[in-house]
Amino acid sequence: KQRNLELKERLLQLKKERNAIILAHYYQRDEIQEVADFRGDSFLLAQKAAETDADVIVFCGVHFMGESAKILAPDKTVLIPDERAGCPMADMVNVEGLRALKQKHPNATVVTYINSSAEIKAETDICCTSANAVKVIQSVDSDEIIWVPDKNLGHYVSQYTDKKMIIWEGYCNTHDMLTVKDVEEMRSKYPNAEFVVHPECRPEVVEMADFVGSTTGILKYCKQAEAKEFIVGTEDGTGYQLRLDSPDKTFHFASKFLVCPNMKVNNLKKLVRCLETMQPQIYVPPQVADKARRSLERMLEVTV
Ligand code: CIZ
Ligand code: SF4
Repeated sequence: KQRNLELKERLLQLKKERNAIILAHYYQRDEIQEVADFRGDSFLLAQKAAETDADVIVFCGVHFMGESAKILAPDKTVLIPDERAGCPMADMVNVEGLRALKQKHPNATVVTYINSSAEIKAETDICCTSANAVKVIQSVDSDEIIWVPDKNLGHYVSQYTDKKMIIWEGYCNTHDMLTVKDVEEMRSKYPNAEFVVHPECRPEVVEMADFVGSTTGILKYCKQAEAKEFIVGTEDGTGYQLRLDSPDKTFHFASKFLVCPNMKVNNLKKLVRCLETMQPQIYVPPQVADKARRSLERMLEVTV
C-alpha cells in the first residue's frame, strides 16, 4: 500500500514534468484505471488521443491501441508501460493474406476492426470498433465487404446488412472462451440477473443475451437499466467502471476465464517507469501511418 502511494505521487510529478496524459483501457488493472486521466474503450481512447494537447500520451492498453494513438497524433510521444502487451486477435491476420483476399475480391471494401496492426490498417478502407461497427458497415457503398480480423464480431454485424461479407477467421482468445454452458450455469445460479455480452463472444453465446454491446455500450446499459444484478460477458477489468457507475448493483463475470492476460501485463510500477525513462515508445513508420490514418479518420468521420 505504502509503495503504491509513493508510486502515485511520483506519477503525478512525472505527469506534470512531461506534460503527459494517461489513457487507460477499461480492461486494465484497477491500479492503472484509478490513476488514469481518462478511461475508455478503443474508440473513446482513439478519439482522446486525436484531440489531446499533451506532449506525451501514455497508452495503458495493448500494442495496437498505442499504435492507433500514434497514427492519430504523429507528433506526440506515445508510451506504453510494457510493449509485450499484444493482442493475439490482431496477430491472426497478416498483410500477405489480406492482400490475397483483396485480389480475389477487387470490388470489396475492406473494413477492419481497430484490433489490428498498423500495417493491416494501412491496407484498409475504413476501420471500426465494436461501438460503431454497424454504423460503419452501413456507411459503405460497395455490395461486398472484406471483414478482418474478428469472425465473431463479423458474424454479429452481418445481421445488420444485406451486403456480402467475406469474414476473416480471427477471434479473441479471451471472449471466445465463454461458452453456452458457462452462461447457463450462471443463469441458474443468479436467476434474477440480466446477461450482457460483448459481440466478440461466440454467436451462440451472444444469442443468449439480454443486451449485446461494446464495452461502452455495456457500461451505459447497466448504469441505466432497472435490473440490479448482471452476468457480464466481457473482460473482467470492466468491473472497475461498472462498480464505480453503479455501487448499488451486483456484477458477476460470466466465467473466470474472462481475463485478457495481455491487458494485465501492464501495472502501476511499469506505468511510472515508462514515464521516468520515456521508454518503450510506439513507433509506426510514417508511410504506414499515413495510409493507416486515412482508415481511422474515415471511421471518426462516420461516427462523430
Ligand atoms: O476486446 C477488446 O480488446 C476490445 C473490446 C477493445 C475495445 O475497446 O473495443
Ligand atoms: Fe485482444 Fe481479446 Fe485481449 Fe482485447 S481482450 S486485447 S481482443 S486478446
